[in-house]
Amino acid sequence: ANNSNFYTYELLQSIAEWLKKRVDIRPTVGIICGSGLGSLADTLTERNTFPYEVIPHFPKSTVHGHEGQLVFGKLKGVPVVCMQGRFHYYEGYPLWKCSMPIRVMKLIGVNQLIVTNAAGGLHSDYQPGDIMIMKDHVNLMGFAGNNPLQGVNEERFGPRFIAMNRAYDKELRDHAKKISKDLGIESFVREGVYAVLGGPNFETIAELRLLKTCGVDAVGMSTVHEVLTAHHAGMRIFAFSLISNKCVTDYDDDYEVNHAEVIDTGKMREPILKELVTRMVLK
Ligand code: R1P
Repeated sequence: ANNSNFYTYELLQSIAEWLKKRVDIRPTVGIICGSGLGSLADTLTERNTFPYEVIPHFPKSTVHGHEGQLVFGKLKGVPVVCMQGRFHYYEGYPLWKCSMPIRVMKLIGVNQLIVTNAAGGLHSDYQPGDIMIMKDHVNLMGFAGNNPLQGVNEERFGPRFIAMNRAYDKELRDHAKKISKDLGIESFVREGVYAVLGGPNFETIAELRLLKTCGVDAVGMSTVHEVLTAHHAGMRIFAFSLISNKCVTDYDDDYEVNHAEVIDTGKMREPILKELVTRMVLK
């Protein structure tokens, strides 16, 4: 059964009101921190932090490298709200539950979302530490009929059917490329297509070979449900993957990808990612 209507518009509104009563600032920009990228939220000043377990009706974060709190604050003077830790399907939550914070953000006044994730690099040129601006995605879970927008449509957020060709805002992508040039990091900034799998296991060699043939550049287990929910609600979206490891597509390669490496790559790129996100927010 689909229980997406558990989070009625009114219930989500009551959560947004609960938060608004406790915070003075009214952010229009939301940021989601991927695995190992939680420290993006540490840059904020005038912070107001809410562990997910204290917010009414919020799911709990269960993955290492995901703090599990909502952080309000200012980034160089601009009010923002950060999800320091996100929800993944493999944690046992349905997708509509994983992406409910996006609707809460929308009701708080957020109209622009910056989504980050750690992903495996499938494109042969990609190296760990590369930043891939997302220009599109392949929603493998959606192929199989799993989508956060399932259930009775809530028109107050958006229409039943949504076009996806402009989901990853071109102007924001171009701006990110310009920032990369200014920062002198364009040699490791890419633009590509992300595919989402349900996880929690990393992909098999056969799965990766299949995806590579289909034009996929990076793979992960998040982001797409958030982008769908945000795009449905009319938010402008900028998303990027930090390439945390190379995908193994060769049966003679004994290297095994692991979550610790994923988190370490995030730490290594911390300063530059903070700078990129800050400049995107200041736009
Ligand atoms: C695997 O190491 C984890 O890192 C990525 C994958 O999706 C998976 O959860 O996390 P984020 O997508 O949350 O950055």
